[in-house]
Amino acid sequence: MSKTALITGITGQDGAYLAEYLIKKGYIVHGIKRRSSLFNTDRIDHLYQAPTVENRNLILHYGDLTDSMNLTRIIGEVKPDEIYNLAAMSHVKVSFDTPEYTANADGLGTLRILEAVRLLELAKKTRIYQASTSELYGLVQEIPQKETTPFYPRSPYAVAKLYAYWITVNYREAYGMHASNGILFNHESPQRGETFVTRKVTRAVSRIALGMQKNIFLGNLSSKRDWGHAKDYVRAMYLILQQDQPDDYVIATGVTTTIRDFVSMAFSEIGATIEFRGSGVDEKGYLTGVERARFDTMVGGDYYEPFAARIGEVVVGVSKDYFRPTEVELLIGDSTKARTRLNWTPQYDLKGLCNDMMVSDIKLMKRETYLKDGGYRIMNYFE
Ligand code: NAP
Ligand code: G4F
Repeated sequence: MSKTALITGITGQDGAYLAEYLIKKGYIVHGIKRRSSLFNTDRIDHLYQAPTVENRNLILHYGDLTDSMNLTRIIGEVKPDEIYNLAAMSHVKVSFDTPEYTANADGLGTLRILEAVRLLELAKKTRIYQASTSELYGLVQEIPQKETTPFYPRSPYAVAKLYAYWITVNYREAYGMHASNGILFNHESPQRGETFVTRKVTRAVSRIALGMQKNIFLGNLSSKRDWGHAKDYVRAMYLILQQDQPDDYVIATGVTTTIRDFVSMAFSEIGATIEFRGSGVDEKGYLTGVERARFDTMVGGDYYEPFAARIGEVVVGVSKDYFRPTEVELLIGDSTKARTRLNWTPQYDLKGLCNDMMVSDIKLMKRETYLKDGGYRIMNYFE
């Protein structure tokens, strides 16, 4: 008998990778997606099966974490063996602009799922994974951060996720539910949302290499993140729900890197070197050189001359618009518990991750045509 999983947030980065992973394992996957005025299923289009297909292994339901009745109905109909609650307003900076909505979706949304499982008397059948986050550590109280490190959230997003973390623990203890938190450190991929810093950088560096954009503006270049690959991290989610006992696990690489160094890594993928000068909002990144062979391999010989002509120019700037009211300066995780108990080890290091993202974005950006009025549009995207 195939197992049945319900994924909230299936249209997001992690939801898409997890759906693919579970389908390959023989699961029947149900996903909750929000209604949108445009298609928002790009990341799962390769998995999509129309309702007319018999014996589908991917079934989508319209729903929203802010709608209890909808969630209760879907969970009651699907009766899943496993729920992966990945849906969230997941952008830390945006959470300062939409704090109430973030609390509702990210905090109360988790409660709605737990309570639906309890009221539907599925507590003994359905295992629940809650997408907790290293943002809980915020103003870090210990380096590196592990399961026992005290939390100190620094954004409306992190405070909402703090509620979600503890309500998951509480339902586990109060009702004996198999409910677990994965405390995942930042994880990225070619499918990462375009406004998170790594993807913003790999897209921009690709566009700069292709002559489609002059420079990129970022915020705090000095904060440090422990970045892994989303493909490795969805494997950890699955492993957490296969354990006999529910528990909470840190998932991290144990390596931390500044935003500034990630920018340099992305440029080095195309053979370019960058030198940062100045400080604070006056800091700038200058293009100082480019290795032709590497550039030609990664980007293409046709683009070399115009790019090399820019040596000495500014390609990275800083704008106060991208700073947060309160910042999380340093994240570095200790995932010993997951490595020993789940036998989880990441396959990608940061260089491999950065390469994967750059190769993908160069290919994607080559499909875009620059319009002289300053905008761009996607051409022949589906060709
Ligand atoms: P993501 O790409 O932003 O995806 C978020 C998903 O949630 C999307 O499918 C989104 O739908 C959906 N969603 C947002 N609000 C919703 C609502 N009210 N009702 C139903 N669905 C809603 O995020 P991700 O990177 O895959 O992260 C997955 C989860 O892990 C999130 O909970 C995030 O907070 C958490 N997390 C992420 C990281 C990381 O580094 N990626 C680390 C730790 C924890 P649309 O497509 O319609 O927007
Ligand atoms: O890429 P970010 O926006 O990710 P952040 O804030 O760490 O949050 C992500 O990881 C969390 C796990 O720790 C998840 F829970 C959360 O859902 C999300 O996936 O920013 C990373 C760092 C920050 O310090 C930010 O200030 O990059 C800095 N940064 C500098 N310039 C920037 C920029 N971030 C963004 N998004 N855009 C910039 O221009």
